[in-house]
Parts: sequence; C-alpha cells; structure tokens
Amino acid sequence: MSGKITFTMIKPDAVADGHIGAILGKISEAGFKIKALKLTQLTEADAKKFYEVHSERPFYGELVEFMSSGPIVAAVLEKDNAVDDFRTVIGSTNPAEAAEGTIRKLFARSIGENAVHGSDSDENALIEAQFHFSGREIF
Ligand code: YYY
Ligand code: MG
Repeated sequence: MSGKITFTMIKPDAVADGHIGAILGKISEAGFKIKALKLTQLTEADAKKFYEVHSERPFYGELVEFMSSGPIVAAVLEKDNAVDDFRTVIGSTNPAEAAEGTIRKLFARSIGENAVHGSDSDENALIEAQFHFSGREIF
C-alpha cells in the first residue's frame, strides 16, 4: 500500500526568486497537509549526504554546491498516495519537459535549479523527513 507521507524542499532558486508563498499555495491546493515546516540552509556536508545516491553522477558537484548556496524550505507533507501524487504536482525533473501547471513548469529556472525536491519512495520519504526534522518537529 502506498504511504501517506512525502518530503519536499523548496530549493535555493525558488526561495531567492520569491516563490515560497506561491509554492506552498500550490501544495495546499493539491490537498497536502503540512506536518513539518522550516526555513533552513544545508551545509555542503548536509547536501553531499542528502544526495549521496547521486555521488557518481556528473552533476553531483554542481548539485551539492547549488543546494547549499542559500536558504531552503524543508517540509513534510501528508496525503493519501503522497509520494506519487506529489511527484505529479511538481512535474518532470527538467522544467522544459514538465507538464503545464506543475510547480517546476511554473517556477523552476533549469534542470539543475528546478525549484523543488520530492521524495521518490515511501522509504526515502521517511529517511529524508528524519534527516531534516526531529520527532517533536513533525506534527
Ligand atoms: O527526483 P528529481 O529531483 O526529479 O531528479 P533526480 O534524478 O533525483 O536528480 C536530483 C537532482 O539532481 C534534480 O532535481 C536536479 C539535479 N539534476 C541535474 O542537475 N541534472 C540532471 N541531468 C539530473 C538531475
Ligand atoms: Mg530524486
């Protein structure tokens, strides 16, 4: 059965471009409930660890540098079928290929600076939520 929790970050590009409110609005309109939320910044070590699965990919260095370059918003979201439904709401990794109305289509700058993160599995949603939040910060 699909889970009820996913994890997201509003990435440094979208925070810098002033899209926090609009993106939280889209998330809320799509039926997700906010279980945890904060403005924070990843250290380079945090970003390396969070994206460790991509460490052999050619874009890893740029990804780590970008994700630690400025403040982000981290959030835990709840909805039935949360992981898959949220990936539909954010759209394809490359905003040029993202469907109309998706968060990446509306707000991303490029494939590397693509406005939002969304977990890719129930297992990773839990790992990522716990990476960013302590138990008492998740409601
Ligand atoms: O899950 P998602 O964020 O849609 O894509 P991933 O394949 O997990 O890649 C993580 C992250 O890496 C992506 O959001 C932007 C960056 N990236 C990139 O800069 N260039 C690529 N060709 C693929 C991914
Ligand atoms: Mg991914």
